[in-house]
Amino acid sequence: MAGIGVGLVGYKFMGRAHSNAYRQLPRFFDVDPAPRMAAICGRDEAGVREAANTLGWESYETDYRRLIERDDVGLVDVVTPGNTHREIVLAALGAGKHVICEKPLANSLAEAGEMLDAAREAGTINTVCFNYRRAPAVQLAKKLIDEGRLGTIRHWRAAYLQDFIMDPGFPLIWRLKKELAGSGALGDIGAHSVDLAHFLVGGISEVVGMTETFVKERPLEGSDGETGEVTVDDAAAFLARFDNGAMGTFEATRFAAGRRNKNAFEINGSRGSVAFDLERMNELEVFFVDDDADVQGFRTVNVTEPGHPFAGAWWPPGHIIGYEHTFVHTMKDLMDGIAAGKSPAPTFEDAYRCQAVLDAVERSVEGGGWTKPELGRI
Ligand code: SOE
Repeated sequence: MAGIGVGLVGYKFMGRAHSNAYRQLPRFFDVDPAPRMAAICGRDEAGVREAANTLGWESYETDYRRLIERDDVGLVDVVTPGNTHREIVLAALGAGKHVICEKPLANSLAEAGEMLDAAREAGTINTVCFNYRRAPAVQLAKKLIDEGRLGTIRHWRAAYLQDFIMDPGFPLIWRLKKELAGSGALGDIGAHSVDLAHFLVGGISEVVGMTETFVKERPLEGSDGETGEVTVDDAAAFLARFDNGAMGTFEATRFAAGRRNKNAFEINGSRGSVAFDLERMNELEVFFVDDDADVQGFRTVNVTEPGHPFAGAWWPPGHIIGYEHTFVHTMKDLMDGIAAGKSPAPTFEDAYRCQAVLDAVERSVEGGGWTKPELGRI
């Protein structure tokens, strides 16, 4: 198979999700080029060798520079912790490769700006894996908004709720260290809500926010009682004013007991509302003011009918799909973008906008008051 050789840097959680997507994509969608799983890369040779065998990669590398040099790699996929995105992405773009990078693009706005400049210079295809845009129910929300069926958008309300670090005994993993992760819930899961807000409602003109770190010391991984400081937020909340006059509220927390991965939003317009919850990913709650009085009320659309984007490639209506399919859909649009010579949204520019909002929230937390995202590079 010709296709395009993929080099994946990273092999843990996102490495598995992206590997599954590349393997499934050509089995369920017509794509040209098709992804060829050329090599997976990780610093621990035993770990990455096992990953290559388990996840279906032709080979493995232990140095991303070697991976990027390979002539059989045309697309570099970066799924490493945020502090390494910049160096790997800049090297891949400099080598003329197409690039997909996990979210958020960078650990700071300055880094995101460098990566955006390099992407523009390279002229190759670039995109960031904000995968939830490609849940069919989110695509339906976008369709309803674009067709004016919700009318003028007045409210965006997002809450991305997790609870995996509530135990104070949970160790000080990389996600809890600012120098590695950049931020905590704000940049990890709040970034998804910001991207979805940009996708569905539009640009954000100013924000005011707060963050909190509930557990400030945690056991060091592999230690016997030693602890270290948590240097990122456990939770963030912020208000936003959209360019189009809509009001936004955002919440991102890793301390919502019982909420495992509840990425939810509700949009209220002058003619109706929609509500989405990733934990019920195949459904979109819809309400239309023009419905007849005797059937007024929110109703549930099961977004598995073949007419919805991506849905027809899988199973008959009602046979639901899952989290992993959003990555397959992301790679489908990436392959189509490579074929067309057009970077699929969200591009590095879209991801820069997202980073600018995250940065503005952090400056608001520091300085207090309403703060505008810095969009100088757009
Ligand atoms: C951890 O919070 C995490 O894996 C995020 O990093 C992902 O982006 C999100 O989709 C699921 O939760």
